[in-house]
Amino acid sequence: MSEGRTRAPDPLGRARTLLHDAARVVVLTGAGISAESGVPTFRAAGGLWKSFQPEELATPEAFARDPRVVWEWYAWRRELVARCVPNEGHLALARLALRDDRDVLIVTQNVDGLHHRAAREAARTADHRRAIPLELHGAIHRDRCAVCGFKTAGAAEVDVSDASTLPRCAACGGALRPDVVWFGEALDPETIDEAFDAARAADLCLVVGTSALVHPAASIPAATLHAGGALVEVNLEPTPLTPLATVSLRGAAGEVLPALIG
Ligand code: BV8
Ligand code: ZN
Repeated sequence: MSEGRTRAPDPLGRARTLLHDAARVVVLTGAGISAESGVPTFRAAGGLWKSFQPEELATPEAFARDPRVVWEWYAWRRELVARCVPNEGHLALARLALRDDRDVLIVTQNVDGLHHRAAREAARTADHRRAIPLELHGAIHRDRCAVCGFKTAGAAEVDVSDASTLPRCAACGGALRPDVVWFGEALDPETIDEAFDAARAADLCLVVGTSALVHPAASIPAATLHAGGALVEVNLEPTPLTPLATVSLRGAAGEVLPALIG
């Protein structure tokens, strides 16, 4: 008589067990977690880079060469992001971070601010700070002076009709730019150190919606693996992290994360 063979738990079941057993969790998100909110991703079909090249727009050289074109792209993206709302994937991650049964750090490559909005929405009247992410690449709705570094709290009205109408710094009159990290620019050292320290100390790194092509962000999950932790990936398609993942869940963040987190 064949033993009652216990079936290997399905990937979602295995991922739920890994999450349940983890005392310290680092979450790394990319553009894919905002896709269901209507924010275009970078490299997927119809993504932002399809109609533009990163070198043309998301570099200090592009800004020095033609700040008007760079501002035109960011002003368009700001408008678009302002009309988007956090989706069930953002909210599930915020719920996970707000629970007090484990340490959770959300680290995002995204500049759209949707994790912040999800933190406030999920926390309601409670303290939402535990669900505020580390923003590795800055924030699209903040400006920074390209000359003196002065940062604005919000986004200036941007008149892209002429180079002379672009926003200027109130402190020194220098050119304002979006407060994001462009290609070839260093990430904030404290931010990236905090992310890697947390990844090395984590029992689990949960990676959601990133093509894992942009460094140093894409190296964060490996820090957890090298320190003996587990890696769970949530993505619509395979990525360079898939072969390294303890469990790889194929699906949309807005569906998989509520099922994984509850
Ligand atoms: C630096 C802010 C050094 C601006 C961004 C060769 C090898 C290694 C590295 C390099 C190299 N050559 C150059 C580099 C360095 C470079 C780099 O990594 N280049 C890559 C392209 C090879 N990195 C840098 O330049 C970084 N700086 O290295 O500095 C230094 C040190 C000292 C002094 C001076 C310099 C800076 C990188 C930051 C660039 N800024 N954004 C802006 O947004 O406008 S990067 C940009 O890409 C976004 O931040 C984005 O988050 C990030 C990564 O993209 P993803 O988030 O992964 O998005 P993508 O579309 O690619 O993928 C989406 C995924 O989601 C897909 O897999 C898709 O299947 C999935 N998906 C879609 N829908 C869903 C989904 N998944 C689940 N559910 C869904 N519904
Ligand atoms: Zn200034």
